[in-house]
Amino acid sequence: MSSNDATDLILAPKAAVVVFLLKEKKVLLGRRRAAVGDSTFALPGGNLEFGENFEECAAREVKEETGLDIANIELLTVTNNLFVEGPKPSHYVTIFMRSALANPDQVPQNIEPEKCDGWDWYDWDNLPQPLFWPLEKMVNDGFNPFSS
Ligand code: IPR
Ligand code: MG
Repeated sequence: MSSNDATDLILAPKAAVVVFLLKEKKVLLGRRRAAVGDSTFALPGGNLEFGENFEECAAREVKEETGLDIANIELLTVTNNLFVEGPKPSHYVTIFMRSALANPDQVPQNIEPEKCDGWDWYDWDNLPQPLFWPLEKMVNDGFNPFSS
């Protein structure tokens, strides 16, 4: 199959790291402001950068988006997500991590208001709607970050 370089760059699968940041029975979610998954509730996280390991990416993305420092970062699972809606289709291998707050007294801040309406803690048994569809699919499939 032949293609040009620009097409390859746009369509190449990318890797993202997202974080189940857990506190008691709650998880941190924010409503996205983005071309992909706009207005849906999602985990903090984002694109894996060159040379990063998953734990480094998790800590950087959570800090950049929420101001929080995290600890006990561990790998949970991986999903393969194709986003075909909208003008720019994308394909992400999404790496799901779990972590706790480094200091339980920390309060999330909305550091990137152009990307998120704000962060809050939600009971796992009473999640907000609508969830970002990759997360919604995991929930519907019975995934539980507390018991994984
Ligand atoms: P950034 O890096 O802007 O935080 O990316 P994101 O939150 O849009 O995450 C990209 C991967 C998603 C779409 C699975
Ligand atoms: Mg993000």
